[in-house]
Amino acid sequence: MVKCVYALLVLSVCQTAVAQRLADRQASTETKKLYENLFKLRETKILFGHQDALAYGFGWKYDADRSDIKDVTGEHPALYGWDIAGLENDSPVNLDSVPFEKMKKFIRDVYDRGGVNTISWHLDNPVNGKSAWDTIPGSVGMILPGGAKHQLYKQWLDKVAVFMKDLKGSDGKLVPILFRPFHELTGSWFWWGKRECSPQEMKRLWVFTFDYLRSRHQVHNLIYVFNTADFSSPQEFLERYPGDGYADILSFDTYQFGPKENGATFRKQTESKMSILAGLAKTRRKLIALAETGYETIPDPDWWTGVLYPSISSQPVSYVLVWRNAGYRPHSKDYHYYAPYRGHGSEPDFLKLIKNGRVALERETNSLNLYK
Ligand code: BMA
Repeated sequence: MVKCVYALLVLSVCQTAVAQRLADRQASTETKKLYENLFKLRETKILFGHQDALAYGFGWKYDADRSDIKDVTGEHPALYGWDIAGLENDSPVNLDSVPFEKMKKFIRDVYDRGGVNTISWHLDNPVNGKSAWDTIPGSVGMILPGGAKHQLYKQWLDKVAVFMKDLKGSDGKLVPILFRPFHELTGSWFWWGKRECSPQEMKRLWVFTFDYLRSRHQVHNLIYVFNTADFSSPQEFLERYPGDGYADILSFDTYQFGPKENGATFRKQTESKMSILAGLAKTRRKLIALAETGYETIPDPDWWTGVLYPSISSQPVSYVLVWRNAGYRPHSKDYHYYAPYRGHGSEPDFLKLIKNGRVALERETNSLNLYK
């Protein structure tokens, strides 16, 4: 009996250890700590994130220490999304015109304040230099080892490695990054989408990328976020999954479109995907997240507590990120934003959301000491 209890104890200690193990076994101490802490908090806290939060917002650009979330709530978000598309071509700015030098400063500031950074990469199609949305089939095959564009892809990764290793906080430590390459990979709008390559090719590309950054370049500040678009079963979610040794967080992206009455369907579908993820994450000891979401211009004043929160709250979701607040876009004559700004109709409901105790903004992440 005593032996049995002892064995159970060892087993549960081992499971905890496994739970906190990153795909990159040599990850920096702060990166490991962030993952461990997110694990501990997964039932109680959802970090709220916003893309490009510090760079610009509705009607402003590069105002010091400003974010639309701070205008509304008095504090910055807990999590910040950045995109490094453009880096591969040595462009000084990313695809949405954010200068990389400013981006690096924001990332370091966020870390210094105890917040969390996540990075996606809408990289151009290496085969023809066109955008990420250029869906000529066969591109993935051509950048794999042996492919005609493999060398070029490696050169692009060299630049990513340099960028990641240059992210250091004022304590001199590398800033941990939730890295989300090849996002929405079950969609068919990027050149790495599901119609554009086979599951095998996608897995090989992921594993190559992971190994190249980790082993060739010794990049050890990345937590790997596997991210899909639509899926309706665990099998479909996992069809292109590279394996537990190569990913740390399971996530998907989903948006609400159309009239606010569509909220009920959005909620049902998102809840169902979240529950699939939660099931997979439990046995695989991974974290789950809603890596990108939103309802453009938020025409439903109660969307935050009426739709978004109930869509995710039954599962241990680590974070949710809403897409960027580009504001008015003269070229397409439309409004493009996903977070409330001061005076927006959904402001009161957003304030209600963040008062519920589970959705965290920066003040909380700051006191949670996620890197210690
Ligand atoms: C899309 C839009 C585009 C943007 C792209 C990459 O959803 O926001 O304007 O260029 O994401 O950030």
